[in-house]
Amino acid sequence: MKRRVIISRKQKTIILALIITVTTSIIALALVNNDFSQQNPILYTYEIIESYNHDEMAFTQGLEFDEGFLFESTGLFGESTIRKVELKTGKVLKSVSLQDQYFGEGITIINDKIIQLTWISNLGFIYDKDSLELLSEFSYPTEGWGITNNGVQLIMSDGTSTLFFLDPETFETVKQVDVVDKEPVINLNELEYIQGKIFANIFLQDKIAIINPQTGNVEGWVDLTGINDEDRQDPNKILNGIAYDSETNRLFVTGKRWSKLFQIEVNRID
Ligand SMILES: [Ca+2]
Repeated sequence: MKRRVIISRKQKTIILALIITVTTSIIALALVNNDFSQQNPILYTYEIIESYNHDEMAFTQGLEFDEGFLFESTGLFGESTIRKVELKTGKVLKSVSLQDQYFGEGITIINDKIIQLTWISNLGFIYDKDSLELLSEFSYPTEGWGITNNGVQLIMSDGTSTLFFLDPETFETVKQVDVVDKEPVINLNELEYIQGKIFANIFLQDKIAIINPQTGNVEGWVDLTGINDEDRQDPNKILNGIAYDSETNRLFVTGKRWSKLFQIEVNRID
């Protein structure tokens, strides 16, 4: 005699819920495995918290905040410098000129030393942070654009979509990631490492990419349109320079030949 299996309405509901849960999980897993997992980047706008004077002759290529002072690298052949700047006044406290054949680019400070890149000379300089005395040099095979560090490694851009992670003692490349927002994001320029993410100026754009250092995925975009309208007539006067004071959580931005440097807050656009 056959026994009929009788399923109650409640049991049917439970089975249906189980089927839906399992199906959803399988779809989610498939999406992850197919690398569709990248979320759309979060969009941010900005609010100016404070404005400071900035040397409008400074062709800013690198910017960093360290122990109460700004450190800045400026570019162009025959005009490149490394300098220490007072935040409140914009006054240049110390400045050392590069030889005329070098075009200064990004800087970062690690172990009380300033690391400075040059654009197309495949040569970087190492300075004492306090005296700005040149201590030594190092070489690298790519162009030099921006540089920052995560406390352990240097992170460098070369104008492509690739970020290079370098050992700060040997300057060997230990890792590289390609920066992507659905397609490669090229022209990565001045960099800043902020709370586990890499902030990157994009050459010729009023936008900063927020990059996951592990995956290279752009997780956010900060739209800085209009922050410096007074200088927008000159294509050389572009946004370039991000610095972060980790002690007070202050974010600073400026640009090439800008007369102002801004402390900003970024706010999510909902
Ligand atoms: Ca920077």
